[in-house]
Amino acid sequence: MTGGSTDNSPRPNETAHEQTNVWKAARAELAGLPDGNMNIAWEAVDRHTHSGQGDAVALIWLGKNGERREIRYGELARLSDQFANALERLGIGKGERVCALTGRIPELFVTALGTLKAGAVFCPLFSAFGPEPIKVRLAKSQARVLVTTATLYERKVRSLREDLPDLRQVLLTDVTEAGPGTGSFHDLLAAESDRRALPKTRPDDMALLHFTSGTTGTPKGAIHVHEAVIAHRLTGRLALDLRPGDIYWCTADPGWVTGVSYGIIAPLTNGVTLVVDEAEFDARRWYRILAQERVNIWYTAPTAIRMLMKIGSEAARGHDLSALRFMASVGEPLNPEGVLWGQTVFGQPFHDTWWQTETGAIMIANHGAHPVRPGSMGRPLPGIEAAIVRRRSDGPLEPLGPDEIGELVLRVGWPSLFRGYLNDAARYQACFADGWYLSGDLATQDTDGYFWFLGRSDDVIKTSGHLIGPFEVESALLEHPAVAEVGMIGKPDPFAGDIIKVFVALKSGYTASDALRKELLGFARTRLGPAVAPRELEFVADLPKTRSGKIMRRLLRARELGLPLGDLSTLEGQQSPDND
Ligand code: 6R9
Repeated sequence: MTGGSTDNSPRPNETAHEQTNVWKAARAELAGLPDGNMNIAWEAVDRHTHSGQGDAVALIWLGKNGERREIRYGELARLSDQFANALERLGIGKGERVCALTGRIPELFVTALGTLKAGAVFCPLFSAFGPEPIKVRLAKSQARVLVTTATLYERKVRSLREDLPDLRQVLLTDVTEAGPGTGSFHDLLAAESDRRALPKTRPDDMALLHFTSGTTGTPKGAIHVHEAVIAHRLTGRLALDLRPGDIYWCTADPGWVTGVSYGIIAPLTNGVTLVVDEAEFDARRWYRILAQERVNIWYTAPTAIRMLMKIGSEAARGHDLSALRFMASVGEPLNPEGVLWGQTVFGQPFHDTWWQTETGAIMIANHGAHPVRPGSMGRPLPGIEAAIVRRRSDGPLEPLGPDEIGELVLRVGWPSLFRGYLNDAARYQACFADGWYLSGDLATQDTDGYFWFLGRSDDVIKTSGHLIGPFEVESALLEHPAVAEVGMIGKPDPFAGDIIKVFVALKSGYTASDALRKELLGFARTRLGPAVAPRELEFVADLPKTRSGKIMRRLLRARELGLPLGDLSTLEGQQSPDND
């Protein structure tokens, strides 16, 4: 690894012409379908079976109880055809949503690919969500079918059924005898043919729906279309160095965008073998998997890297990690220590990559072509133009110079850019200005074209790599009779990046106590699930608000961290007389 700043490579900002050529060439590399049709699942699976690679292993599934199962491309093609046929028999039409709420099990992959083949839209839900986030997402997606397990159904979905009139079918992956209102996933598949006509989806048909959060309002369903596969495939090769036959492990859960774009689509379209581990993080297990499965490419997250660093490099000893060729990270800032620790323990750095649910694919990365700069997100991939700008209320975006802090923006025009928030045109429009997509991230660019992440410009936070918005957390707590007001912040944590902390003002008649704190935390956890639940709760007399009544979460955070309080001029009670 070198950190030098004098390479002769071109500046990252390419011309629009070069950008177009990159995507044209990448599009031409797809297998494609007659009449200009395009389908993600076809490119991921059937293109390989049709070129005689059906016996190659698509997926190595490692069960939490020690099971190991290999699924070949040919089997995945047949199973996903069966699921697509089943959807058709259930009357699921083009563009209708099929949600999955499962752990990392083979049925999840069959569901995703079969849904795409049927022309329906795959929408993953994270299995560590509680009933509230699940309900909101099932309702907003207008899900027709849900694939889940018997336990998750009982715990999190059954009581919501009445509120979900669009949900026609719930398919359980682990039962033979389904109960009322549910069907058996495997029985349904067994009754279907494992052959199907070619998919008839168009490049701009909706394919994936990924929920993501902003500061305000309910989660937004980001729409991706079939031609996103052009970007998944190319960026998998350029940013992760995926090559046919590689053994590749993406540790992200397919309940989030990384687990779909880079846990299913990018690797399969590149003809690699996926490792899928059902179990939760466990350092020793992870080293064992890397060694025993002879993983070549590993895509993980800073939270996991920090946990591995905590256990210490001793744990890696005795494992043959010589098969590892490339390691990358995503989702949160990867600090230089993490990059360098990779070098010490694995003999190579972690390559940071940056992207978002909305961008669909990796945009900026420390990719093979340039030296890694520890602490930097890297440089834009070919076909991507990125810049740092200042937004102005009146007039065009103002481009900023090297090392100036501003918002990271991307020139519109790559195939995996989201095409809308479902039923939310205004929020979609607000993401664009002057032909640029506005990321909401604050960053700088150095004179060599490397980008450096500084933070978010809004109030969403990353906890263990998961993006959480304050609205869902605060709304859940507001349902408790004792709660008058709530403000959520991310509180820095050495492992999770941020943990969720809430400040609560009580209604009159209620008194703060340890018992009430525990009750409220439990109340939130039951509704939101462990992934979204606050870990800390502090009672306050009232919450700082702007003149328009918005809770000033940034001020809460600054107070919590002992940071300068900044400009308080818009704080309630501090306004200047001419503003009222
Ligand atoms: C893929 C994914 C997007 C937000 C993004 C940014 C943060 C992602 C990062 C990073 C620092 C990186 N983020 N990659 N921050 N360094 N390499 O994570 O999508 O869940 O939508 O989150 O995550 O703040 O705006 P998503």
